[in-house]
Amino acid sequence: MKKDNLLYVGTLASAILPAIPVTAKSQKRNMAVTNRQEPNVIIIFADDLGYGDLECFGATRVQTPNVNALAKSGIQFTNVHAIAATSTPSRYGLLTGEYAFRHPNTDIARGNAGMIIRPEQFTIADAFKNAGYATAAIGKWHLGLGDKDAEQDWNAQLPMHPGDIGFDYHYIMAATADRTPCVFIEQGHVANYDPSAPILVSYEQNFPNEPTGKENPELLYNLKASHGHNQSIVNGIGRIGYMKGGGKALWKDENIADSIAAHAIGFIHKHQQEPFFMYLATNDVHVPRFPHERFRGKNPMGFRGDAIAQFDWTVGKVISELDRLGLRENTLIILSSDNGPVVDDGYQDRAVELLGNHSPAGPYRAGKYSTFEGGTVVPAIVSWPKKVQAGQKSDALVSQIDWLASLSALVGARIPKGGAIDSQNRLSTLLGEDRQDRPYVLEQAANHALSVRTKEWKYIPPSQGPAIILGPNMESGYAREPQLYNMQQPYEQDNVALQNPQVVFTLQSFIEKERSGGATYKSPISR
Ligand code: NG6
Ligand code: CA
Repeated sequence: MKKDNLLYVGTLASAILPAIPVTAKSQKRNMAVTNRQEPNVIIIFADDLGYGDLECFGATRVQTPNVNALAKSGIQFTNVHAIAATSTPSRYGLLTGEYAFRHPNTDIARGNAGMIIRPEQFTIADAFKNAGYATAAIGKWHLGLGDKDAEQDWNAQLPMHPGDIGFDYHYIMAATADRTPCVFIEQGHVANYDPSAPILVSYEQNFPNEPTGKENPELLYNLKASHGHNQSIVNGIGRIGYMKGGGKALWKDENIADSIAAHAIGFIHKHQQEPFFMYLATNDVHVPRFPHERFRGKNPMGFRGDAIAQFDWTVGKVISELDRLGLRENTLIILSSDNGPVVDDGYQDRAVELLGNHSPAGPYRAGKYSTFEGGTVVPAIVSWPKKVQAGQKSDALVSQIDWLASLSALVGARIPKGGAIDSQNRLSTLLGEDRQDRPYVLEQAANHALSVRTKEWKYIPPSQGPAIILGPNMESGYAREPQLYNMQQPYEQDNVALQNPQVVFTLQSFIEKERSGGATYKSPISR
């Protein structure tokens, strides 16, 4: 893969991002961008951001002015579903247009998982690349790196990375901020690599004489764990997984949002003259929540609220750069989240104590991991000033699984036979030209239970597991009996399975067919 250094950005982002000079000449040149047909496309994909976490979706204890303005400039969607209630399967589905249950090893990935999406698979990045776009993945990855599990040499160029599945440029965290290795990967190798501190990673055992959260809690000066997160310590925070070394390449959690924003802006600047696609996956608001001091301690909800404010800041940074370069008009921005919200996800950040009347999942039940709607209902906004009418709301039932085929249609990319088999072109709904519901959406919970949601019904098949997921203290929705809810009530309260055996039977058979046979795209229940 060709090296694509963003020299003008620098590898260490500062609180104030470097201003990249913009001349009248380049602004004029960019008029050509406004006049061309195909838009730039940016998917801003938040982590664990709930339906109720944004001001424009009803939050009152946190201010999100940039996201609010984005919503006003386009369409606010109120019934969009992530593909799964956790990150890896959700992102797998978004990027490949194939449900994670069709592919092995798509559970929450370790930081040393091998690359889950294989080079021969068709991805959303391939679609854009084939259409002549410059493509980038920036931020959280969590889909594995290298050709094999646990055998990466983090001190050398990785043999397999997002460059092999259609992304020209990447600047990513291998997994999550709470998993080792705690370094950014840029173009297949550790960014800011420090040869004096070779990197070793293991999810099996610690390295001799390396402290852990379990044995050396006194070293946890930034955040202590509430559950798990007691293996290697990096930046005074316990992680999942062990690592040694890293030196100057190790991230500081308080700078992650700045680094991600700086590289996103750098990519936009570099490709301002050609169509570009950017998958911008923020670390916010995933744990460990340890935002920059510009945000830390400012919100009454504590670090979780601060992380939401920091997410909003990232959105603002990207938009103002587009504005500055004269690119905003013809840039399609899709903002959403990978799964529902969680309050205590393993660190003592006081998120539970300070929550007050804030409802992270809005009117929906439960959140991340769960089979209930809170697991997968996510906020979503689409804005494209040149084409999409401002000030719209859409309650159309939407699944993120369709974004690949819809965006491929937008840019005229052909999906090869056998690619993106679960993704349907629903571009007109995405652009607010209609309010057509998807006939159904499938929702995968952490225990692999696969629920089906239509506009009217939500069916949760029987599954194994505890009713409450300890740690996050989350209602799992797992139950040994079938559950059927009438979705006129957003909060799944009254199980009406017994009163509607025919509906239960139909939806149960429907799920089995989808699992084994492939997508039907037909309404499971004829009215
Ligand atoms: C869980 C982690 C949680 C989070 C999650 C993945 C513990 C106790 N909990 O196993 O903190 O990392 O995995 O989140 O380790 S996701 O949004 O990336 O799917
Ligand atoms: Ca997530």
